Amino acid sequence: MNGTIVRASKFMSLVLRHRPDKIGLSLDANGWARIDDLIRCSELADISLSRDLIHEVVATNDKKRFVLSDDGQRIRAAQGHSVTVDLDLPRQEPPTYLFHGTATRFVASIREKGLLHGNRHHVHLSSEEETGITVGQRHGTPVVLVIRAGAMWENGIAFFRSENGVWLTEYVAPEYIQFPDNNPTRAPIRSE
Ligand code: HQG
Repeated sequence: MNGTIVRASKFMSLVLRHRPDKIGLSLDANGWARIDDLIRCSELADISLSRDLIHEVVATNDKKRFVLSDDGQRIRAAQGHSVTVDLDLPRQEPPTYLFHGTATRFVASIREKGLLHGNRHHVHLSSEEETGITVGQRHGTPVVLVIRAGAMWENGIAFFRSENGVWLTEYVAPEYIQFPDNNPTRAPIRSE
């Protein structure tokens, strides 16, 4: 990805997930912005986004962070919001095990309190262990926790899957988390 696309992608993440108000953009209840509005509001903030550039960001984004509406007129972030939006995702049964990448410095607190969603709407989980390592590295020395997602689901806890394949749930209690010390051999099974 070239620099223009990366910069546009970071800017779009900021305004479509966290700070639409920064450029006077309105998101609807489900997190959609009109592409025309995004271009116009960005221009006012001296950021140059064209329809072609937006399409290129959507198409080339490594994590498919953005989704276009069926009619091609609107765009939203697939996940990761801190602003209040209802992504209106259906509940979906997760695989038996999912992964959460974090940093070693957070482990003691997670053991005690479980996984909290913080500013975002959900705790983010992945079906791939490698993704957990990349996500954890953003915060420090990475550690991948194994989440007993199947057991949570059986106990009535809701799971959602974002349009770009990230698993979302509101909270993960400590009893559903396998930490490296008591699970040195990583996830025993991956049922998908
Ligand atoms: C940690 C990226 C202490 C949690 C990624 C994480 C992801 C606790 C950090 C998406 C805790 C929050 C989300 C507790 C949780 N005590 N620390 N009780 N509970 N934490 O960035 O999951 O590139 O909000 O482990 O790929 O790192 O933006 O969440 O380390 O999908 O598209 O608190 O962001 O996607 O950090 O990342 P974040 P995350 P994008």
